[in-house]
Amino acid sequence: MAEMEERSVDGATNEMIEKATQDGVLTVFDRAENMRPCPIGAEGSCCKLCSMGPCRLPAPRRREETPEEKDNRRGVCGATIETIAARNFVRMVAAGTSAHSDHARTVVEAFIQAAKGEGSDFGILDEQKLLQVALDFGIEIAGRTSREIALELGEEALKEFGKPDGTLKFLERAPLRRQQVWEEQNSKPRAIDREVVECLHRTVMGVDLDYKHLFQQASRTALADGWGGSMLATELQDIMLGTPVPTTGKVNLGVLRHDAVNIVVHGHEPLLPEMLVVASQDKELRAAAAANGATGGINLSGICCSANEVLMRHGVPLAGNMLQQELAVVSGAVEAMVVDVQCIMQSLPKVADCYHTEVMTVSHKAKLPGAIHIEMDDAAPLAAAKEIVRRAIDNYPNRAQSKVNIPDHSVDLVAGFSHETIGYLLGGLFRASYKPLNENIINGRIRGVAGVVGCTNARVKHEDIHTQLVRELVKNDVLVIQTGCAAMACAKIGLMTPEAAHLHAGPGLAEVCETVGIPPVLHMGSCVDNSRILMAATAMVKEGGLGDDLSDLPVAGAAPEWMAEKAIAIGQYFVASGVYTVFGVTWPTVGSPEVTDWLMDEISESYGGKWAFEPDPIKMAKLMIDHIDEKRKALGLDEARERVLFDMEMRRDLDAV
Ligand code: NFS
Repeated sequence: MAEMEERSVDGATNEMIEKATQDGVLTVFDRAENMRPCPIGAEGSCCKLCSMGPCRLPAPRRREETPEEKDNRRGVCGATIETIAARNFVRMVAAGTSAHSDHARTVVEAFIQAAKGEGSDFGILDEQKLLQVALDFGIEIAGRTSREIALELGEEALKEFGKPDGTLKFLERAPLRRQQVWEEQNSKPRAIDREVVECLHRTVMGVDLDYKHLFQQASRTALADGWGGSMLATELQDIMLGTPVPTTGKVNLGVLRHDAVNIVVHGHEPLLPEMLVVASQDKELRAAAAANGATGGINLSGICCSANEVLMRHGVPLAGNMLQQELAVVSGAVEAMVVDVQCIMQSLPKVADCYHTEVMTVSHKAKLPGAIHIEMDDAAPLAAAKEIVRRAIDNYPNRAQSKVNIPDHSVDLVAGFSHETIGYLLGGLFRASYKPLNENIINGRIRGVAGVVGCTNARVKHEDIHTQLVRELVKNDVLVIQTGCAAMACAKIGLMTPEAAHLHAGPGLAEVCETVGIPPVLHMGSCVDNSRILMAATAMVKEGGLGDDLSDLPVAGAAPEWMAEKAIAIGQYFVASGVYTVFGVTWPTVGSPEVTDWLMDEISESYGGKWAFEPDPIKMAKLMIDHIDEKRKALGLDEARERVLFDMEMRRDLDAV
């Protein structure tokens, strides 16, 4: 048990790992223990791009490499270690970008159907945002119906993936200075698909052999994710499904219920989850559940970003993050585990074999041997959703009570902080504004803002780095915004309730949070919603007083327990947008000290942002806070922070907020 407890800081996770062991089920935690990572691959020194290899070029351990040795560290084709490390990295960016952007394409196609109104389960829910986004696309809105505008917007959005000329429309949302930087670096993305394809082309054997030039394409591609695919996904989802507003919810495996049919939705695209919300409230289906003995009805909860999406819009509880997907099944209380795309473990059906859970796939893009495939129509997933709920109800009597153990852990949280909502909360409904945020940064109550995002990773103690890092940041008056699996980690320790302000935040941050009534850690949604962070940062620049570029802001980003290629794409678009970005666990280019040094230092000469790597959470917090302080100093705000935080005039000002 002592050893078990070390796998996670979360009690529910530890309890379910122990239960899995007792039930004879292997999980990701066992596999991580049994499978040592390949040290050569981990440092980016393995090239398998042609059949003269794979070439393994490990750096010498425990001593400096001589220049001659370094020059001789080459693949059979002559590629240097710099080229190999860079190519591996660039391909991660391409893969990550393709995931977010292919998600976006599905959303855009569903959006077009919704605009046409034919055979779609969706409509236009946020008309105000429709008009805003249409204006950003240069679409005429005067004298036209919402559907007409939406249809043109959908068609224009679809062109962003493959248009033959021009650059992405949303780039123009960025501060002007940032747009100039991209222009100077020749890194403005053209069509999204084109950038991914060019990444793949430039990294095949014998094409782009200059690592700095390769990283120019990595930046361009990553920007096509952040300011392209991810932003399109977020914005069109908001228009179609509603822009999130603050909502309460619960997190952790304790949200599963003994008396209800438990359906867990896992994956990323919000289309099916939305319709599962509808289907689980269907009168007939509820009656069927009751008739099958489920007195508590139908209980929908989620894992990963699917969960974040329906939490943000409907308050659907979060069962857990990526590393908890198998553990939800291990509870023995899940009738249906429904998955679409991304972050899905192939072991789920094998784990489910030990219980009554049915694993169901729904996307035409993703099948899973051992799972039942119920293919959904992306534009009209209600029929599939109803079939899924019906099957889950039928499965309820198969639940073996002797195998059920729902951990008694769930914690309240507030989510739903879209960047618009932050403006409303701070500035008021009719004068939404980032001015109060900027003013509180300028007067020093808030030291700066940190985005802490990304995965959980079985190579480190589950959620330990996230929670230590974020605690340290808020204690030092840094407002934290979160997405993805990171958000769930911190919600579980109570950081996403308004009360967390006086319990965990430094005096300045606590004062602001208590005045406005917000937690010191804000849940901004799923991983594609990292684009909300770009928009929030842009709103801060445009509000004034904090410089004229994203790279001037006292902000920093981190993915402390990252594991997915998607995280690398996200990190690269933040760096290329001017943000200092720290990753933990492992760094994928350590095999080439030259490339690593360049990414962590010199790249900032081009973009104003750079990478850092630090596995220790307290040191990571220090790096981020030091960076924030440096930016404050450059803005002339270091003295403001030294000023008395609680003088009466400032208090009155704050009360007036
Ligand atoms: Ni993001 Fe969302 Fe989680 Fe990592 Fe996977 S769920 S897209 S990739 S593991 S944060």
